[in-house]
Amino acid sequence: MAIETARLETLSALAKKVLWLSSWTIHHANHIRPNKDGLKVGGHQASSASLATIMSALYFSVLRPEDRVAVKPHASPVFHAIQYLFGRQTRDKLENFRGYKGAQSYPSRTKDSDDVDFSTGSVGLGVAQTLFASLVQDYVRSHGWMRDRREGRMIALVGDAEMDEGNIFEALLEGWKHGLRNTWWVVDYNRQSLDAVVREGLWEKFETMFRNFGWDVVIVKYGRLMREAFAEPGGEALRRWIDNCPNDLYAALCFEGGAGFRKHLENEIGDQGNVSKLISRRSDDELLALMSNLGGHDMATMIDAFEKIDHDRPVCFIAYTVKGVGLPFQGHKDNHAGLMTVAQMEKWRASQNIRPGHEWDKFEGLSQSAAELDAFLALVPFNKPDRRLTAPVIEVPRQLAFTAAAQMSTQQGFGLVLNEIARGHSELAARIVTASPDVTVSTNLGAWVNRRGLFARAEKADLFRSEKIPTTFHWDFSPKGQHIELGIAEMNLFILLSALGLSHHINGARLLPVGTLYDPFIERGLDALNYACYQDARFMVAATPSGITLAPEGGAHQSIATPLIGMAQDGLASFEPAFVDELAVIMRWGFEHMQRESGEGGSVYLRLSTRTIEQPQRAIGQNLESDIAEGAYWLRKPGPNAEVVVAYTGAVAPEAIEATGLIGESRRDIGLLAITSVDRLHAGWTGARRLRRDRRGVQHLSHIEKLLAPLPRDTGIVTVIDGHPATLGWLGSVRGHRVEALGVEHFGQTGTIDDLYRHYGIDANAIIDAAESLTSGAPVLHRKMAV
Ligand SMILES: Cc1ncc(C[n+]2csc(CCOP(=O)(O)OP(=O)(O)O)c2C)c(N)n1
Ligand SMILES: [Mg+2]
Repeated sequence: MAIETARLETLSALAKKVLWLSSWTIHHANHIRPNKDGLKVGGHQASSASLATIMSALYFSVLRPEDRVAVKPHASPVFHAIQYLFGRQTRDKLENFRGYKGAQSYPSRTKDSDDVDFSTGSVGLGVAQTLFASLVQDYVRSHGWMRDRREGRMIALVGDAEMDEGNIFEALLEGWKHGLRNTWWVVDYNRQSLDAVVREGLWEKFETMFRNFGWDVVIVKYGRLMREAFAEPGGEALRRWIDNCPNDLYAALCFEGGAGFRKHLENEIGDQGNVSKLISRRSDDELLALMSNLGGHDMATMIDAFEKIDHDRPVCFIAYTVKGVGLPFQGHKDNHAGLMTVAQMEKWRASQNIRPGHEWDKFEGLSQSAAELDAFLALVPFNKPDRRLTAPVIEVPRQLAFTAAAQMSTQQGFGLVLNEIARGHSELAARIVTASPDVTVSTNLGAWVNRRGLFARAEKADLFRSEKIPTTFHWDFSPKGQHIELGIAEMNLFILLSALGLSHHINGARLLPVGTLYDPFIERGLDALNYACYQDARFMVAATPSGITLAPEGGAHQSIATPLIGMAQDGLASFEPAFVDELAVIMRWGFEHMQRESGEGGSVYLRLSTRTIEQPQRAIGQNLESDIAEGAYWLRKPGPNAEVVVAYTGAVAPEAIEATGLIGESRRDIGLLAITSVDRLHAGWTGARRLRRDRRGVQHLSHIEKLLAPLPRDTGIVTVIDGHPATLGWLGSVRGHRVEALGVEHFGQTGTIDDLYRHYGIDANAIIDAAESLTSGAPVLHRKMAV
């Protein structure tokens, strides 16, 4: 049904205003309140202009409050302008665009104060996030947690060059497997990337690909002016010319203007009578308006395209646009970082009827009255407070149990803890949702999945089971299942964890996501992990096996850098326990940490191992429990005259214990420090120093400072980790102790654990050698004998 004229005029006026405000925001940051360094605040003007109409159509008319949107990073000024018109963004923050505490260059859930649903910036990730957010919505609905909430559509505004990002295709395949619904991707088909003009015929590739995955594809190519011109005598020839015009020529002519178009049109089709008349009837300005009236710049056409969708299948809209439309550099291939000059802006300002000094006035230069526009904006369905939802905290039992054995690995322990949770009927058990990229069984999630089942919208029994063929793992799918099985794409795992881990805000239903993967493949999904943390999604990731300790698994799978990633990743608390009782404490702490308020809580990374080691027989009291969560405790407390301390983390515990025993025979007061989280230790240390600097007189000591405080100055510390030695090397800076940091700097060698620990120098003898080099006494008498 065609949209009413008055409504259309209002929407078009708002789109015009959005284009103005977004360009002015960037102009202001460059020319009116430039930063002190004299640096240009990169371009967004062209990239934003592309989407001003499409986003205005969506935000002012099509979207419903339950919809969620990922906005193309460079359309951030358009987004902020729309929020400003809604009254949800301040002038001050717009004036301070890209400045300290100003509106963000790329929409940010955590740093912007207006209503950002998903943070974007690293192209491709926001797009896939909408797909997984939709799967999560289905999960929440199937588990009966939507209550009376309406289903939202998950919408991404996508740059055409953004579509080059591989993670989008990985997500597409996963979406198809899970029967994706309620997802719209709107491709801003301006045929320009950052550097240049994109390849010809890209839309055809997009079209076949999306249809192939079961999506509806809507191509929005021509605006109304164009369609009207096509209906005139000679119009067909014009349409053919437009369809055949190469992308780079079209872009160049949009830049050159009406005269340029006229020259080409006349040379190429102008001798055909009617079409000549069609062209010559129009002034240069009118001709340019016609030729740049692509579908994506035509309000009525866009509204119509969106409103026609009457199903919940995923839809890809390919909307033709001109990058920088309406601005002096429209279509120019160098326009990505292009900025209007002061003189150009001045001219444009006058043409928009905006008086000097009234640039920020919301309705300046529009023909509608302010009262009318205010009333319109107040009734816009999407313009609702409290779109960001909340959900109560899920209680975590005082202790997480597991069936203990004398010898175990942390990976095994992880499976046992989850199995125990799965057996019970706690709210915690109901809210955990696991996911793994085809390593469910090999990361010990099997027992959990056997008890809790796999998630799918439709029931599907394990055929092996129904055929009564003996099998260890039950692979039954149902809408109540609690494991989401993914294909082997680690980016998908982290984007799914991000979507699950935002469910309390997006769906008002809290989920406690737990993902598993092999530790080295953290690096494969790192950008997605980083973005998940950046937008404050909450999840637990168990990465196993790790390090060179996975010895027989093969050299190619060994990870060295992940402990440093765990330390450096903002929003992620990383742990590398040696024993299963520590792991149970950490997981319990983790489920609480995942639910703490913004700024306090975060996600959790467990670096685990398949190495079976002897477990301590002990009861963990409250002090030890708190030390484990803080990051370290004395496994053997050093005496007052300690000569040497061995500090270890993770699977090398047996070597550290053995070496400590051997060194103890010829050195005094030796200590053994068990480190469960070097990340939390380091963060605590830097935090305490900052606090003491900022608030003079405060005596607060961090956990590691307290642990090392009793050591004499000349005690030597040997650190050992199956990972990069720099991870623990900083311990010497805490109180000025000398350190020998042992760890792994190369990888790829295969062999037994003993072979590899010896080869890389993290075995008991290497620890003894290091201790000897730090102390002055006689040589340590005993060495570990070769086996
Ligand atoms: C992962 C990643 N790589 C590179 C960039 C830098 N970058 C920002 S936008 C862009 C391409 C812009 O082209 P397109 O997606 O077509 O958007 P347009 O500007 O045409 O609207 C690039 C390469 C980025 N933001 N993220
Ligand atoms: Mg583009």
